[in-house]
Amino acid sequence: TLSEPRTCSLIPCPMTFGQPFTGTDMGPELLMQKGLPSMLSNLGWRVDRVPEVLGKSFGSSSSSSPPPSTSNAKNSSLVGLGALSLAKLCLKKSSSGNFPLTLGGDHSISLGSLAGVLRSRPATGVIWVDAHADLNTPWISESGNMHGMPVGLLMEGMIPEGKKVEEVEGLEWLGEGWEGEEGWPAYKDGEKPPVLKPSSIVYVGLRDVDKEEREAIKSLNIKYYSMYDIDRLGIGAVMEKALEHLLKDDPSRPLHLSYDIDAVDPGQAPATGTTVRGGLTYREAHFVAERIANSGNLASADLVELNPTLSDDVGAEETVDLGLQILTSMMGKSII
Ligand code: NNH
Ligand code: MN
Ligand code: MN
Ligand code: MN
Repeated sequence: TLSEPRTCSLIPCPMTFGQPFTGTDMGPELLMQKGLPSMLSNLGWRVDRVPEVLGKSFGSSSSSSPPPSTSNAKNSSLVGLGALSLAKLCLKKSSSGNFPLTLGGDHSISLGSLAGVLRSRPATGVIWVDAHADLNTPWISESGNMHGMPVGLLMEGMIPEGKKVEEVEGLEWLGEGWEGEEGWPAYKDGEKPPVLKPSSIVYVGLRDVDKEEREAIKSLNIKYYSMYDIDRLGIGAVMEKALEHLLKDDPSRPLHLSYDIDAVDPGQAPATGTTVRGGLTYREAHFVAERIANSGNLASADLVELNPTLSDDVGAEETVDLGLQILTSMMGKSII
């Protein structure tokens, strides 16, 4: 139940270990410095500023390189620990009716934000705006980078026969046998670990999908609107169909928006780790957020993968500004 005025929990989560580049940790601070909290208050939100999820020393203990991983999931213990911390926060904030808004950090953090909101609001539907499907698992990933796995690790039907997600170092908290700890209790009284049904997600903006991901999208019948579909139908029709898919059976269903800035064309968003040409235009990037805000169902969100060190100063500034605009659009800012 969402009372007025609603409270937005702003959660900075400067994770970098899900991908190879440093600099992905600078997103939250830049967005905050540029005034995100006051922009949200001006839109009518009460803003609950949460201290940074990963402290300054996160992952930079004694040795310079993070501990090795036992599976093909690079830095899984650090990624898993970061995701668990975020999952706890999102569970707590969403359970008290707040809107958890997570600022990345790389996209591996969405394993945590999604797990948290799914645990408190299991009916949540997901809109994944990204050039990539992030549907890999440690058993099929070509790169081993965990920012390509947040959807795959939570998706029903993605873990191969005989494997278990909780056997990945750092992801023990996603297993049925998890013993529980402060903020993320054991699963009991019939509760199952958080899971996402293939029918509960829609992709928007896909244009770089790995072979095994493509096969999974087809075999699990996951709804997607690639750049081809956006060209063919237009972004307006695409968003109507995406919302219709998620809301047809339950018009009051809560939605989670996970927005990877690399969904946007590199001309408008150059400062990110894995640019792919042929992305969302400046207006399409806004429209996606505006239309979802307009549904009235949006209950949680992430904005991820800003990396100001990966372009020149102008590109970095433009990308951060675009990130801010996408955030304010999803939180209710309208043109008029
Ligand atoms: N699919 C590739 C992988 O798993 C690329 C993922 N990169 C992203 N995802 N930026 O959004 O490594
Ligand atoms: Mn991406
Ligand atoms: Mn690729
Ligand atoms: Mn992504």
